[in-house]
Amino acid sequence: MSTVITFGTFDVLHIGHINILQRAREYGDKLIVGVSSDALNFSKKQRNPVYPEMERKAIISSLKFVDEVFIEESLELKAEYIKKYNADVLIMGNDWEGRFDCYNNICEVKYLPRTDGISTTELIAMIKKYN
Ligand code: C2G
Repeated sequence: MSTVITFGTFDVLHIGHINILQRAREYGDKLIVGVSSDALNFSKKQRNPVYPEMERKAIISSLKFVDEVFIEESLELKAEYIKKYNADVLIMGNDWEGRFDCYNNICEVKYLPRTDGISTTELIAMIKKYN
C-alpha cells in the first residue's frame, strides 16, 4: 500500500487542480492532501483566499480520488507531514520544480506538468471584469 501526499491552496477549484490531484492519485493507493491554511496563503500570496480554509478542505475532501485532507499550517513543516502520513511520494506541480528536492531523503519527490491556461489568479481577474 503506497501513499501519495500533495499540497496546495486549491482556492476557487478549477480543472488544473482536478488534473493534478487525479494524476497524483495514480502514483499510489492513497492520496493525502495538505490544504494551505488562510494564514499560510496570505504569507505566500499577500491576499486572503476567496474560500476560507474549512470550505477549501471540505471541497477537496469531497473528491472521489482524495482519501484524506489536513490543513497545512507552514511550508517548513513538510518533513513532519510526510512522516506523519507515511507518504512514499510527494507530488507537486512543476511551478514548484526543484523546490522540494530536499525531501528526497525521506520520500520520492515528483513534479507533474501544470495545466496550461488556467489559474485562480486569472479566474479572479476575469470575474472582477464582470462587475
Ligand atoms: N496546478 C496545476 N495547474 C494549474 C494550476 C495549479 O497543476 N493550472 C497545481 C499546482 O502546481 C499545485 C496545485 O495545483 O501543485 C495547487 O495549486 P495552488 O492552489 O496554486 O497551490 P499553491 O499556492 O502553489 O500551494 O506547500 C506548497 C504550497 O502549499 C502549494
